[in-house]
Amino acid sequence: MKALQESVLALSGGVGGAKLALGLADVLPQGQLHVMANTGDDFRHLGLHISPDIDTLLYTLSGKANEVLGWGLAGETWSVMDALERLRGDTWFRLGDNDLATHLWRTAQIEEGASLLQITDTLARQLGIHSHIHPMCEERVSTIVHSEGRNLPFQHYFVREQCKPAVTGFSFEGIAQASPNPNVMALLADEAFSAIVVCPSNPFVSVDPILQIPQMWTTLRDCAAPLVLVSPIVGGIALKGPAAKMMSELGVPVTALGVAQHYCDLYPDLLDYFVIDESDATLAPEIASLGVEVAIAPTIMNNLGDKQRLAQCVLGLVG
Ligand code: FO1
Repeated sequence: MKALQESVLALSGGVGGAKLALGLADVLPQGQLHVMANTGDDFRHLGLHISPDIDTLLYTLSGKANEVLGWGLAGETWSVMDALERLRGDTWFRLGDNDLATHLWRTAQIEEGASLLQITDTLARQLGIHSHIHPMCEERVSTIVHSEGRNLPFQHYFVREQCKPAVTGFSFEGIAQASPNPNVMALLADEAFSAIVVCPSNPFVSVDPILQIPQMWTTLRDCAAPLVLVSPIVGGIALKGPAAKMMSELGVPVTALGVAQHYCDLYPDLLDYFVIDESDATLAPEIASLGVEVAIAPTIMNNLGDKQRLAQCVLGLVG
């Protein structure tokens, strides 16, 4: 494939997003991939600032991710968690011994006044990553899951209660005071990107927190680079995580069409291309009637080849 002269911006959260981000990093020339990461999952725990979606990207793009767990580091040990358990401490959120170094280092940097943008860039360099990883914003934004009269901090919903509560909605605390990552905004203003790729992440808790930062989605809509979104729902299921369960609880059809409808309703004219799996090809005409170009590709990523192939398909759409 001819090398794209400019760079590509990907939006990513969770495991599904990181898989395509890795595929994009592999097929693009070094340093031409920029990934804007959701930070709505971030939270303070045991006195540490934890940024799960940034760390999933850091570990995935450096080849160190724990592919069994879908988070944290491969080959991890759990001595600190075991010792904390003996102290009757909070161990519901599993922090491996090596992963803890990331949280200790990040928290110390924050206490010394470093920004999340700087910290993330330093971590990427220290891990030998050539792609650029950008937190969606500097400000604290916290995803809250609304369920049966309760407002659950995201990690309490996702980990402590194992996504069991039925969701009625979401809110993003602090988002009104947030501004899009200025480094990404500057690159968008310079028309530095040849494509914008929304990875197959959870629409509600991985992509919406990014797009709903004031000025974010309209800036993405108005820039020249076409935007390609890959459906996280394939054949009526979410390949990883609670997206399908959330959709059914919210009364959204658990289909690629339901996903397309979500984005077209909330962000009119944002999508240029919508990529669906071959198994959902019959939905193409209905999705096209929403005003987006539909592309059909193998979107299930089980190995590195799948990730690279999907990345090639996505970038092929924008030439
Ligand atoms: N997810 C879990 O289901 N259980 C855990 O114990 C857990 C620990 C954890 C530690 C560090 C980290 O960066 C992520 C961790 N995750 C865990 C995943 C985390 O909940 C993410 O928010 C999800 O991957 C969704 O993006």
